[in-house]
Amino acid sequence: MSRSGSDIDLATEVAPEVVLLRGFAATTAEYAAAVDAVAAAAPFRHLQTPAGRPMSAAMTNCGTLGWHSDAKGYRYERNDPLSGRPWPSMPLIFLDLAQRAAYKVGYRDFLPDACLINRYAGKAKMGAHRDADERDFSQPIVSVTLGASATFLWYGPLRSGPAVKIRLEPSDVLVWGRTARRGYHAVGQAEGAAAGAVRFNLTFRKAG
Ligand code: MD3
Ligand code: FE
Repeated sequence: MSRSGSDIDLATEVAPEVVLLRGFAATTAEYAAAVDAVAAAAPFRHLQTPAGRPMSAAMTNCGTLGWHSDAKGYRYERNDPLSGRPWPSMPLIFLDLAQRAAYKVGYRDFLPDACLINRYAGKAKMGAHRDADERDFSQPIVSVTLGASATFLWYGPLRSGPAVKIRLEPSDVLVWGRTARRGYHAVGQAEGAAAGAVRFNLTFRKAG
């Protein structure tokens, strides 16, 4: 793990145990190129919910485990169900970014084995849900926004009730864990999506 002098030193706790690192992923072109390389081996696809509806965000994964959804439910898979091959390995610049972000927030040995990549184009968004398919809830989740901005909604322990709204801009990183690890959250459409803007989100987890 390296620490670079370019880290912008701005950490804001937007809700208890939800920390926003504005501009932390500064070299977005390198991350975008790595997303393209992952997608060349494991293309973006619209997964089916267990109820049989296509998700509006397209997804792919890198790392030893990849998140998947179909009629059998939500789960992590070692192989890409589309190809039967292992997911592309996690690019080192991704691992380094996730570990530096987690370290900054006090998680000293975050070792993500899964990176879910979401792509939001057109009307794609994500409704309120919580991430509950991982095994180790002592580990944080690190999320990175690339491309277009979007509004992130933080509900906390209850799906209902008022949400904290956070505008996530490209290169913003969110780290949440501990009491926030099981909180409900949602994300709106990419800003400028009607004009073709696309948002990518990297979500790093210790899933296995
Ligand atoms: C807070 N992704 O992939 S990232 C997801 O923008 C997901 O693609 C959204 O929610 C996106 O599951 C939001 C921020 C995020 C992700 C997971 C969380 C915040 C979270 C889990 C617990 C608490
Ligand atoms: Fe989520």
